[in-house]
Amino acid sequence: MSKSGVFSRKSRVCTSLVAVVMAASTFGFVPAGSAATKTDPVRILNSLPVSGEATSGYSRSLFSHWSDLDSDGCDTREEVLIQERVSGQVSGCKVVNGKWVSQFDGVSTTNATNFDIDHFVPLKEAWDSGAWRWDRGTRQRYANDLGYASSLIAVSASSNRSKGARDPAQWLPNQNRCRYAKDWIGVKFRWRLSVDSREKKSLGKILANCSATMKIPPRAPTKTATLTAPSGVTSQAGADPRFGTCGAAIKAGFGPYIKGTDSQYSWYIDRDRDGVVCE
Ligand SMILES: [Ca+2]
Ligand SMILES: [Ca+2]
Repeated sequence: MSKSGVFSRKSRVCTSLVAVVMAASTFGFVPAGSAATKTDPVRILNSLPVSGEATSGYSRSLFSHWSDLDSDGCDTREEVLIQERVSGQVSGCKVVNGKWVSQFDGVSTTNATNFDIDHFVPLKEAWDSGAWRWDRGTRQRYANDLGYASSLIAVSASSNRSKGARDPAQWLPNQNRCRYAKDWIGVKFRWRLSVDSREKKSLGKILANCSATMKIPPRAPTKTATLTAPSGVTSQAGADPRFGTCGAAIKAGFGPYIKGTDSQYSWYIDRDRDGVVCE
């Protein structure tokens, strides 16, 4: 780091501290236990970068699935069916006498082959809204994400096919729309994906009529492989370019940053030591 870099970092740290105090009092972020875990979903929505989306480059084969990333012998589809069952016993990687209910349309089945495993934020939507910059390993982890319950769900094949690759400005389920909107922004937040302006508007409209609380999703580590944006991308946002203050970062739509998961956490001062900065 250059001398001037050290100097300007110092001044940023000082102002960041002030901003954290201001942000904490402005938004009344309440820490639960050692770390704040809940927030207003509108804050999560507003933290997502807004950008036009990629219009080229996507191919399903770029997202390897269903894999067995934890090497327990069961692939991701089998693991989701195990997690999502409402009844049934697990035998090896299979569910015996299982039953599943599709959150999109309420359809239930006792035959798992009737259900699809839905990438909640579809692979193409993920690509278009930021996954284009990821390396192969990150894309594979995204396509097989078992680290956040909303990332992959078992739903009726017909509802999954009706949804296709569409976002909430283009498709919504007939029921559970609050849950849908929260899960959608949860996955986008977890993976640092952007929203386009129509999508954001649609989500804001739904969330205005929902309970104003949701768990802050755990961030997934992402690795960038390219910065050459495909056509259609209008903003390179997605990673905090390091603001002088938390206030500036929040204003630009970034944060909150969580200790242990966001590298940006170390850039700012966690004065109240709740494990979250720029909240
Ligand atoms: Ca596995
Ligand atoms: Ca979109």
